[in-house]
This record gives sequence, C-alpha cells and structure tokens, in this order.
Amino acid sequence: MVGKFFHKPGPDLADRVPPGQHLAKGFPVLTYGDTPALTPADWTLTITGLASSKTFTWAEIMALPQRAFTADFHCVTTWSKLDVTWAGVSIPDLMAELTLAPEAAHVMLHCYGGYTTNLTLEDFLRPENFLAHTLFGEPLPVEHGGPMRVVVPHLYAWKSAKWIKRLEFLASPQLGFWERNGYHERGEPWAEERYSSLY
Ligand SMILES: Nc1nc2c(c(=O)[nH]1)N[C@H]1C(S)=C(S)[C@@H](COP(=O)(O)O)O[C@H]1N2
Ligand SMILES: [Mo]
Repeated sequence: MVGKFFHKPGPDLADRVPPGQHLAKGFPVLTYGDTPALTPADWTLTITGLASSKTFTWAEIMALPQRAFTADFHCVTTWSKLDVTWAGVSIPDLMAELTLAPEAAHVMLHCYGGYTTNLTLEDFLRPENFLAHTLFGEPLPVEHGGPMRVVVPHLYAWKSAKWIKRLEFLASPQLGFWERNGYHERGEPWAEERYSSLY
C-alpha cells in the first residue's frame, strides 16, 4: 500500500520504482540554467550530422501521427514520478521522415539554451521514445520543456531533453552536458547507472 503521506513505494509499486529512488509529490522541475522563452511559432527542429539534413517546423511535426503515451519518469537526484501522461510524435514516426547514413550509431540532443545529452542510436530509436508537446492533457508547460521536449522513459530523465532544437547523428560516442560532468554515459535506472564509468 502506498500511504498518502509517504514517499516510499509499497510492495505493489516496488517493481515500478528503481533502486535508490522514491516517489515525488507533484512533478518537480529540474533545469540547469535559464528557461528559454519559445512559442510554437519560433520553434524548429533541425537534423544534422549523419542523416538527411532537414528542419521541421511546428506544423510539420504536428502533421505526423500524434499519439498519447504513459511513462514513468526517473530523475537521478532520486525522485521518480509514475504514470506521467504525454502526447506527441514517436521517435520511430519522426525517423521515418529521415534517412540515416549507415555509419550513424549515436545521437546528440541539442536544446535551446545550450543543454545537450547523448544517446546511442539503439537507445534513441525505441518505440516508447517521443517528441512530446502535451503533458497531462495540457500544452507542455515551458518549465517542463514546452513547447517540445524529448521523452526517453527507459533512461534517467536527464536524457529527456527539454526545448529540443537539434538532433545530431554521429558515428562515434560524444558526451553531453551532464555526461561530461560526471554522470553516466547511458544512465539506465534499474542498473543505477548514475555516475560515469569512463573515469
Ligand atoms: N534542456 C534541458 N533539458 C533537460 C534538463 C535541463 O536542464 N535542460 N534537465 C534534465 C533533467 S536532470 C531532468 S530530471 C529532466 C527534468 O524534467 P522536468 O523539469 O520536466 O521534471 O529534464 C532533463 N532535461
Ligand atoms: Mo535529473
């Protein structure tokens, strides 16, 4: 049982909450640096690197299949939020619009404001990954990454890039912002991949 006043998951949720995590009240905001002010009219998503280069406008993204999805969200600072409901475009549906070079094996997510985070192509292409513009049925609030963010539910939430601006496809791994600052290159919460294994 999960008590109203307790943050510790009970046995019924234990299989949903990775080791070292507790349930957050509400939906905390975790941002390093300033929150960019962006409207759908100013927002674009550009594809660079080892892919067909393209810039999507808001209208072009909204013309792709729109899906709702529910996912758990795990921040490495030890809070988790279960059953977050989002809507947007799945990464496989987005990728169907692009052609990747055969050497592409990694992707760097670049955000408005300068934040970056890296993923392997395999981790990026999973069907549960999304470009999200809706949170709990409302337009994604700016502090949560509105108008558009990436959501990568199977990795720690620092991989879920807010205010997504550019996807850069790469042949070899590069490190994003937190990954250069001591966090793990992959960040799988069930394996507690919190801190870098590279040094
Ligand atoms: N652009 C950008 N994306 C970001 C961050 C950030 O600082 N800037 N913080 C990351 C971290 S550490 C977490 S836990 C989640 C938090 O998302 P939330 O603020 O919507 O809860 O966003 C991730 N994406
Ligand atoms: Mo985080």
